[in-house]
Amino acid sequence: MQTFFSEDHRLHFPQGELHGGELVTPFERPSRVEYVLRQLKERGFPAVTTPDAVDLSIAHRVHDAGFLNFLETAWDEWKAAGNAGEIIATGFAARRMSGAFRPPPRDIDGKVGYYALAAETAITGGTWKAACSSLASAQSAQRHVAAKGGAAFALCRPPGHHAASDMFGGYCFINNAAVVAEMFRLGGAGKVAVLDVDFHHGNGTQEILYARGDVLFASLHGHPEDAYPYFTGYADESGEGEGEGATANYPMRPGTAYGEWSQALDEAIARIKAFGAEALVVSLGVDAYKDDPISFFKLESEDFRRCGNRLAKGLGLPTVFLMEGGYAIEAVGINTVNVLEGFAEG
Ligand code: SP5
Ligand code: ZN
Repeated sequence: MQTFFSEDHRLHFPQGELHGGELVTPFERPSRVEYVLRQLKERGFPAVTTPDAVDLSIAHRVHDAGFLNFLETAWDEWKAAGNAGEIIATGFAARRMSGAFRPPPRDIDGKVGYYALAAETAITGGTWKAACSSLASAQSAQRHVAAKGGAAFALCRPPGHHAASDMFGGYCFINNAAVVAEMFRLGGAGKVAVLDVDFHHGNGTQEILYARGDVLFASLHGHPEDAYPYFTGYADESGEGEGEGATANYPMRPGTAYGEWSQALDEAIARIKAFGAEALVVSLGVDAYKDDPISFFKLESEDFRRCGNRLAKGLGLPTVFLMEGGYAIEAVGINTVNVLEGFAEG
């Protein structure tokens, strides 16, 4: 299986994440990918391919233009306003403040709050370029699969599944999964499925696809009563309009191990089959792992191999794997490549 990867991910490395009231080194850090690269190499996967240039026209089909412009220009505006540190949102459009109905403020602090969904994710001078390089890897993986069939892996960093049409957060800026699904549709696939196995609910992907009947979104995640991003991912969120029935959420409680998790996986696979998807996008976070520092599922490393195997055996679709979360950094490589190997063996 081919891997697409850009060294430009390094341009995004905030020094601080607001966690437990402290600024700590972000969980989502550049060294995560080193562990994945090492495992790919040790297990004989082909050398990684540097992606082609990003095609932002597709990003504009799933994101708001003002939002993308904000991501591109925020750092310069922030510095010009005299700020010394990294960009961290502080003033949000909270409940009863008509957030959705007011325009983005002119002031940079206001803009940051307007476009942010959480405060843990800082923007730095290199963030936009890194997010574009992450998308470029996703896009090259999609083109590879569209041309040759089979599967490909995009080692994306920063991740994408929390990024909504006009919000960043949860370490995400551009929604790679939504863009790749859109590319499959533009390439002629009648129906596409996005399966999100990251521990966290893929709120951004869900929001972007919610009213669409041509792309199924299925997500396995920590229950929103217990886990970030808290306000989406309930089982009764099933889509709207033409998209009614094309969203499937499987929230699970603290301590969930592979037995229960894999039942949800099987249900999601059955839904994708019944839907008639012709291509599959996997939001591949490995933070369902038992030792993940910010998550609460109990998957073992070998369970990730089983997961990949089930996806291949149960669906056998042209598949693009996109790296999302996973923060037990020494295990991130093992678990991620276990999914890919399990898929290849399936
Ligand atoms: C892509 C991805 O996995 N993003 C995750 C973003 C999580 N951000 C904030 C997490 C706050 C977690 N609080 C955990 C408390 C553990 N005791
Ligand atoms: Zn996650």
